[in-house]
Amino acid sequence: MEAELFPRIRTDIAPGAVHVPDWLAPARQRELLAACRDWARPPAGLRTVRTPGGGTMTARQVCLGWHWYPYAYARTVVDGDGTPVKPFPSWLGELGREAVRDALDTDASGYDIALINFYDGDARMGMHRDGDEKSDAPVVSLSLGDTCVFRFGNPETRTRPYTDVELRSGDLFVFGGPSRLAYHGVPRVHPGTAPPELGLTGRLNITLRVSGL
Ligand SMILES: O=C(O)CCC(=O)C(=O)O
Repeated sequence: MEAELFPRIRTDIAPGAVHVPDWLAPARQRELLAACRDWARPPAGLRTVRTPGGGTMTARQVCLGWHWYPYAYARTVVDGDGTPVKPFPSWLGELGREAVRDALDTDASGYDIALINFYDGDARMGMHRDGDEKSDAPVVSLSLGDTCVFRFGNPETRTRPYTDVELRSGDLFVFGGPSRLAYHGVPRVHPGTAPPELGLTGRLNITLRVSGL
């Protein structure tokens, strides 16, 4: 383990938004990575997301439970191969509940969506809000692989005030309550920083959400 001058500790980033470093043990990270590799395979596998303005998102994505496309949910990959979205496994819902309990000390249930984003070294994600769900349950975010800068802002504007948080492999970030609709994004990924024993080149982020649909 790397020696740190300042130990990484659970930190409240904003009201209802908490960063919990090293929440996933290395063995759990490996299991989650193996599952992500399965989910990324076609049909309904990893795809490039096209935005209505004609752009493309640089992080590639696969969904479970409900398929997200800009800016709604569907049961099939309407902007891809047209096949049914892969099922959302119950164990992932349990992981979501456990995460909310640990981070916010509250109960949340009904997790039925996973959005899995894969970032290579050049990928980014612009400031946005997770606003297409009909539930105010907290969003659970799990990171694997390369370290990134995660920018967590406020519900009103894409700009300051925001806090830049370093998310590393195994970190948990939960945002709910007054921060549920806060703008957030990933301005930078640091290539080559994944733990070598994980065997991942790049970064994966898994967000768990309650659709309310
Ligand atoms: O990759 C991340 O850490 C953030 C992902 C994200 O913002 C999203 O899926 O909406």
